[in-house]
Amino acid sequence: MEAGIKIIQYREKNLPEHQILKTAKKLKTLTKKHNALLIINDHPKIAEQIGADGIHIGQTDTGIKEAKKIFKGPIIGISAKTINEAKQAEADGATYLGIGPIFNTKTKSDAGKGIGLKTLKQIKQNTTIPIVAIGGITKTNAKKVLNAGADSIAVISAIIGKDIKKETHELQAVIQ
Ligand code: 3NM
Repeated sequence: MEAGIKIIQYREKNLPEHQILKTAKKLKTLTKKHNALLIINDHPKIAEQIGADGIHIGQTDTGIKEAKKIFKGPIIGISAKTINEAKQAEADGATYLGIGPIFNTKTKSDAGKGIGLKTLKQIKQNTTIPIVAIGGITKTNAKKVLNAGADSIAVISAIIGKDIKKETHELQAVIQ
């Protein structure tokens, strides 16, 4: 966040809920301090409890309609990788689409093959809500992803495990 990141998604698939809650609370304090948004992956109850700005759910998690009964905050994102999934998510009331993986990625082992820029473009043409593109995005390809229709990008390995500030600034310089 010191590097200017505006949205943080907390995505934890393995820890017990009480530990996720603990970390989520800390992240809420931090994001508030830095004027960033906090999105919680998969746990609408925890998101509601800590007053997160949003939740993100996948195609196989609790459906968006169920999640909306629990989480009352403003942002609800859903993952999609096809035009049909994206259209359905929009119809169900998602406020943004997480589209990916755009390129092959080693970070998420079950992400599948990259859908490519052409599919991203087609999804953009068939939907109206903002698209956050994810998966294999780096400073080398980020501009192309935005040009293909993404409204923003989400990254992990492009900045994590490196000099986060430096890498983030370089990424920002390419996409501005
Ligand atoms: N979700 P990196 S791809 C967390 O396709 C995640 O929904 C994806 O990591 C999806 O920036 C992905 O290192 C991993 O490729 C993104």
